Amino acid sequence: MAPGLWLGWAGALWAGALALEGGMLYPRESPSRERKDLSGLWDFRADFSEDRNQGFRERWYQKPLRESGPVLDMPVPASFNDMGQDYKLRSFIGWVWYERQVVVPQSWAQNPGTRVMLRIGSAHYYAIVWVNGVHVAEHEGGHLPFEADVSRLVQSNPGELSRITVAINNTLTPHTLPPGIIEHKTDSSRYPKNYFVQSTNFDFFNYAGLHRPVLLYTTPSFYIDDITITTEVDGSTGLVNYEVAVSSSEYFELELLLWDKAGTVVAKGAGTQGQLKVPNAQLWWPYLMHEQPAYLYSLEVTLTVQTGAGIVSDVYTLPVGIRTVQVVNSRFLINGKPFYFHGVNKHEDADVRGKGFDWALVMKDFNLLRWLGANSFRTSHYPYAEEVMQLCDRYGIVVIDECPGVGIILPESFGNISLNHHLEVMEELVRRDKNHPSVVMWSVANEPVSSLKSAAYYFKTLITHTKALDPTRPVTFVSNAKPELDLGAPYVDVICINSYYSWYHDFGHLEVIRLQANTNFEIWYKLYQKPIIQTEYGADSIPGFHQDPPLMFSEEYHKSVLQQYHLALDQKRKDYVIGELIWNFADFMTDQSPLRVVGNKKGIFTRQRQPKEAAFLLKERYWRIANETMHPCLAAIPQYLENQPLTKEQNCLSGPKGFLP
Ligand code: BDP
Repeated sequence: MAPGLWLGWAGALWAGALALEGGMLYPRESPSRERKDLSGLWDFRADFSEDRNQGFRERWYQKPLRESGPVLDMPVPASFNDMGQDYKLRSFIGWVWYERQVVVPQSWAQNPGTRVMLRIGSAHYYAIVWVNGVHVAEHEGGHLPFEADVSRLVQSNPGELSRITVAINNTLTPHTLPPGIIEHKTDSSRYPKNYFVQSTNFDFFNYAGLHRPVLLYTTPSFYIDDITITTEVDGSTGLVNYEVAVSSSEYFELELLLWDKAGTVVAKGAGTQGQLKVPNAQLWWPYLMHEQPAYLYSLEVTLTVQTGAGIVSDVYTLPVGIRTVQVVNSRFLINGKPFYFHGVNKHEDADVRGKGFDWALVMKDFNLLRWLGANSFRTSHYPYAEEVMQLCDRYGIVVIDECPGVGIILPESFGNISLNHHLEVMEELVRRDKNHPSVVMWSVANEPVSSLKSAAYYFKTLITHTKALDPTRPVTFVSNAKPELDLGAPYVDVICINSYYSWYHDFGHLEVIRLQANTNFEIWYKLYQKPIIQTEYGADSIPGFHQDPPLMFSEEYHKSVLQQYHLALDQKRKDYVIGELIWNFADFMTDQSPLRVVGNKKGIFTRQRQPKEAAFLLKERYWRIANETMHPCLAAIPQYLENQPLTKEQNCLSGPKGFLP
């Protein structure tokens, strides 16, 4: 089969992807739930056959993968691309196969009342999963979790090893998110037979593999399937609205207890829906906005079901932050107070592991964010690991949660097939992240060609749908279109704009930045009267390159670009500009091109997380803004390495360190 045909075959499969079903609660241990992490070495084989279809023809899932041919040891979670020394694997397109054997604990295997779930945090891009050769799940999209009930399979052979096989295809098409195309190079004088390459319109490397933890976890046979929390504030009382979905239609009872940090029950509820009232509630505040940011309660939900075989109970505990989010006129309000985003855009990206989840890297990044005085980030350009979102809740880092709608520029990517898939991805994203207090806005896309005629219907539908899924959060997409031509902008709550003055045009002319940025802000505001976030700006710098007067790619030029933008931002931020997010937190890998020197170098930190000059500039600015706009006593002292925030009194006693009025 020619590559075109195997892609066609894959396309047919993808069209049959399942619609949403059930909840996607993060697997947490509880008295009724256990989990087993399958991180470690898996057997791995890329299907290098011409049509990439050998694995399916020979049914590699039916027997141990190593019996099909040579396998590699592959770490999970990690991208496979940078793991070896083989350039063919680095740029491989098509199906790769992962497999591992797992010992299922006896107590799980022998108890038919135990429901055993297999959960994959992220498999990029399309995944098919078998357990002991039996097909259990398929999923499209690389940044969101999916799971399968494997109870019967692991319980049918108690004491035996269970074999988990995952086939993953990283091919992107005009209808995937993000989109891409396979280019077949047919000029035989220039390319070998059947030569094809994947091309995309986004600026990060299309890393692939099992990027996030793979887990087995249990619940009882009757279980809590989903919990939806929204919160309000009435004077000093916090209101926690809840809705609980359970698997059972039998007689059951639901009990809810809301615990504060001191271990006191502050509110009780019962039944599948209701409202908990928390007197003198401690609100969830962003980092640097309050002396006790990121206050989390614990909501303990207990399901009790009377069955013929006795009582079954399931317990799930969810962290809950009480806070409100509103866009009022040209302000973004958190708990009724104006919030200014001073933060970053990130990528899930690092040496060797690619997009693979790594606690050490994640913690380093959070410590850097707090050092920087950043209060927010955008999950550019796809949803990040759930563990990252949990840390945002815990540290008070505010999140603009973006779906993988990046690089949507082909006309066919605005058609119904793409739109339907995009709607479903937003459903998956909202289902996964709806309970995070740190998430304050959804971003449905980055830099689509929103001036295209079909973009109006596309974004109207997408944004309306997202608002219907979650009426409590504003919705946006990030634009680089001309304000007057942007057909999606009328539907957003906040205008988010990217620009690269004196970088992608007017090269070297730092003097035009301030004027161009100001003009752009003014045109957008005049047209829409909506608050504006500068969601991207920046410049590349090669760490250690110095030029004064500043020249492009030097650390000095990088800093100067930022300084010029800051002059414009300072003019407007008292007004309707409600935030600035630097592009980018750290250098990151991209496709190869003459524009990229081993990746994008717009990071204020290197890919190894060392600060460039620009990081110090930004740190000084962010702490200064925090001093001016946030809680004054708190902002006086950087406390980025403190686990326990200082009290207001302690902070104020030690005296303002500089910028207080
Ligand atoms: C912006 C994109 C971002 C790129 C950046 C750049 O949103 O993904 O990495 O440009 O070129 O337009 O550095």
